[in-house]
Amino acid sequence: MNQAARFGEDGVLIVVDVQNDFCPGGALAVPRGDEIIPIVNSLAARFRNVVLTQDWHPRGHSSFASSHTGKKPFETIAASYGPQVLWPDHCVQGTRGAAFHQALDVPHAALIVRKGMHGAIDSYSTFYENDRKTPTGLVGYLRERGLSRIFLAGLAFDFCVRYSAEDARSEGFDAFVIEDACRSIDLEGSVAATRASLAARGVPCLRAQEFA
Ligand code: VGL
Ligand code: ZN
Repeated sequence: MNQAARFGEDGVLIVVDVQNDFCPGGALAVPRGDEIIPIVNSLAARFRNVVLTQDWHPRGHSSFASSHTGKKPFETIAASYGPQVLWPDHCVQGTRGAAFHQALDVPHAALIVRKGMHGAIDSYSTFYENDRKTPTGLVGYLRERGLSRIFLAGLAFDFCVRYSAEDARSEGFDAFVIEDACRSIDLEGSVAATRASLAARGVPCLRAQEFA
């Protein structure tokens, strides 16, 4: 059976962080991030169940380089919970940069999960924050809705999509990444590390055309 035929009542598309700040012109622009939007729109139309995620930081968030004297964006620091890359200020709650890109067109999305809202903890995964134990509540939502096959698309492949897929597997869900519906930041080998990690955890990378 074709992998793409595997979604249905128990399949859910999770659209990760298609926000202005991650698109060209944004504060933490993912190269060519906006190219995925038409792909995501047509993919989403094929899913009955869609969840959107939104990076949603308070001002002065601990993942911002500007919150650490003498630190620059893309340096790594030791946070209490482990290594943490420092980012330019991005996706500040209620700002235009944090809004979904205006071309994103997924009116039937049932849930928006906001993450990175705790000042002292960053969150790449849409399930658990970077301390690996603070939950967003998404596991409970998916279980209660009977959604067990998780398809991921969005920004960025090598951060939020990667960690969301990994946590989905740890929670016992089936997980699939639709790779051409993602774009990467690509920081110090992060794309290669993501591919290896997804393969090791049994997360197939699919192409959007498999869903046509
Ligand atoms: C993300 C870095 C910082 C992402 C979010 O959505 O991949 N990356 N915040
Ligand atoms: Zn962020």
